[in-house]
Amino acid sequence: MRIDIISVVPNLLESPFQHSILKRAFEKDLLEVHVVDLRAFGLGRNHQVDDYQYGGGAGMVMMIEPLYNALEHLRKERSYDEVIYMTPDGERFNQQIANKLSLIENLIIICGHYKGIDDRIRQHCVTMEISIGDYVLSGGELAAAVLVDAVGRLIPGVLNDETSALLDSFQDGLLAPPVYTRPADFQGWKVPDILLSGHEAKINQWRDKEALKRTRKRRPDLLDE
Ligand code: 6GU
Repeated sequence: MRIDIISVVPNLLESPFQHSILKRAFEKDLLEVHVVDLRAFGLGRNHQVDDYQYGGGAGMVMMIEPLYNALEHLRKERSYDEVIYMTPDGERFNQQIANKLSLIENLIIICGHYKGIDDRIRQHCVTMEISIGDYVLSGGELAAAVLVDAVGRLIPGVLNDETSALLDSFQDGLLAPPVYTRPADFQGWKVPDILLSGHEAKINQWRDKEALKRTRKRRPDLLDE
């Protein structure tokens, strides 16, 4: 999978993908992330990328030409399956969307700033609009990093048996059950006996029950769906 991220602050996206599971995705050639500096497509001597909004009002709007030219620059090289605009008024991101996106070949992500982007880009070029939750970030970059992380680890071949996504929270519509490691007794705080029993079927039964219990307590909304 190839992901191109269009941003006015490319520096923000330098380090998040250089660790852990995503690093492995890069090393296995399963994922490439390229950050496109929108400024390089800015207008005039100052490489302008934003302007006052028509109709008046506070706050700048990201101009259409730099964004369009950046998109064309990318689309000239290859075709893209989706052009995603990260925006707080987009569709709320979740594991199901991550699963779907993980099967895609080429993806463009546009990070907004200021008051957002000229709406004509949304109408004519963007194919999906995604929000990562009901709060406002100062730009789309951190949201894009969240999306790339969630999607990247799901790309077939990135995770191995040990890190398998099958038992992640949300993957089966439930939260994950509690986990423990050594020691079995820390100052009297004990690991549940069943996990030490070696009885696989019973352990799985216990995990299912705990996942359900945890979901009912913390996220009953997931059980309604
Ligand atoms: Cl995708 N962008 C911004 N700026 N704020 C957000 C968001 C995205 N998702 C939640 N808040």
